[in-house]
Amino acid sequence: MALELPALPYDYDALAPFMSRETLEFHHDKHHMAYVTNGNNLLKDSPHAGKSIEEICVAAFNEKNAGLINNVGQHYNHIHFWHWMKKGGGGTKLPGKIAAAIDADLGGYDKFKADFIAAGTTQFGSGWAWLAVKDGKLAIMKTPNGENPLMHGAHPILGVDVWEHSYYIDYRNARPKYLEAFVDSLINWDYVEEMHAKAVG
Ligand code: MN3
Repeated sequence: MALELPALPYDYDALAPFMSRETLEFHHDKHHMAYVTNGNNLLKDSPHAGKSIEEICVAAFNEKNAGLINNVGQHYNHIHFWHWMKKGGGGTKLPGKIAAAIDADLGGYDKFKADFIAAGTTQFGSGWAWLAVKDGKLAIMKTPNGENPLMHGAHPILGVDVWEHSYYIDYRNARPKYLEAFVDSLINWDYVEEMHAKAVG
């Protein structure tokens, strides 16, 4: 089954002024599309072609297949990234179960916010910062390039793209400002709650 570029779940103007139409046009239409095209080329004649995208992520990492790790990994990461944001998102009103888990496992919302932003700020070069479920508990993680928590024995439930293509048009080099805006004004906590429920079974 070929990889396919999903449509954005909102209009290109929906996330402005925190993420502009121009950023979404380049990021979704060009960058995400390239991962889909490259991923499909790499999967041609691959024994992994019929597997789920989650299974391919794990297999690629175990085999140290850099091409698949980065292109199929990035396809997985971006499919969810578009849903991890929404118009009018962010802020401190979280759904009950994820709020309780953040309190229990991460020391509360303020500490979550500081640690999540710190993970994104300190990821050297390109990569992602994550909120993930590992061994039944929430954990903050960061990964380089196209890697994701699936490749490290965890289930991602929120991720923020810290590749420059995600913020350079709107924030130039100010990655911490972008991360602050993502947490305060963009996170779609309902989608995080949904992924959390699936991850903890
Ligand atoms: Mn990206």
